[in-house]
Amino acid sequence: MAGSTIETLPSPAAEYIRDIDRALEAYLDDRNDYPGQLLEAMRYSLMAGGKRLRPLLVLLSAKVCGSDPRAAMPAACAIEMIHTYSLIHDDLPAMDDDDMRRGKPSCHAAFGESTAILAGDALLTLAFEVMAKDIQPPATAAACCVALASAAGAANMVGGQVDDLAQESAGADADRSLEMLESIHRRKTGAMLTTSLQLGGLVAGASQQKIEQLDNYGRNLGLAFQIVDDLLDCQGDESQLGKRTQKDSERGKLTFPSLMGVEASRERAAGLITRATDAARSLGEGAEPLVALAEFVLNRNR
Ligand code: GRG
Repeated sequence: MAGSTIETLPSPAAEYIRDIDRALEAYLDDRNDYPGQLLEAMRYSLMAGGKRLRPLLVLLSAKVCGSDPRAAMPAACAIEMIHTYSLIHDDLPAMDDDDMRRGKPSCHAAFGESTAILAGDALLTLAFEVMAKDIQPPATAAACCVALASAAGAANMVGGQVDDLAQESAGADADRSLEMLESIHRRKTGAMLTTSLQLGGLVAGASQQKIEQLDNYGRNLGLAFQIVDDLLDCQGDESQLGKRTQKDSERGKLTFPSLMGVEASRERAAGLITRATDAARSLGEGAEPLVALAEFVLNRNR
């Protein structure tokens, strides 16, 4: 299934993605209290055509745990807002310095650096407002805020980004071990994917056993996602990806293909996806969309 796209995932994924897009739009509608330029930059990046992988995981996880997925929509929107903020900041000259994202000029290229920084800050803050206000009951809202703060904060996404940048600037002194690479990715990208599943489980009031099965699925999926991301950077098509390729090798970054070669990376990703699909099937009835999503992650071209 070479080059599969998220739009071709079986029902209910495509319907959920349309619902997520509508809900994200609604959170930015009629915000006359936001400065116009800031609102425009937030909307520009949030609605730029991301795959919506993380919010989709939130809704699918809520559904497989027996909840109406609509109850999890605020959590789904919140994690996409935080993901979008991380991409805006990651593209800045002080970080990865990328002028293309999601097939368009990146936020700072379109709006200037200060507006891009502030649009990222505003999306991060809005995410917590949305969850605290719109998830019921309040104890579940609080649990979701704690989980998402942990995934996005210094112990995970921000910390992983710090160590990734530190490795890049260490040059010859960098720790180029597989352990370091996996530790960076587990925190930088993996935690946001496992937490997407956890948020769905929290909203659904899932059992500890279900949460652990979802976590097992998410850990395998998250690492495979990153390996595929590295492979796309060295072998992908810029026009399909909507961003520049070959950036990792130009910057001498530690990646799975640079450490273990392209073929072994591909095999590792496929093995992880098999584990993820086994974990999804252990969830029982209704897990097929999670299986299909894992297969999409392995075969994606953007
Ligand atoms: C700046 C605090 C801060 C963190 C940045 C997640 C991250 C940390 C940087 C993203 C850089 C990057 C390209 C990581 C590789 C994996 C990844 C997160 C890719 C982008 O996610 P997709 O493929 O993107 O889900 P779309 O655009 O589809 O949402």
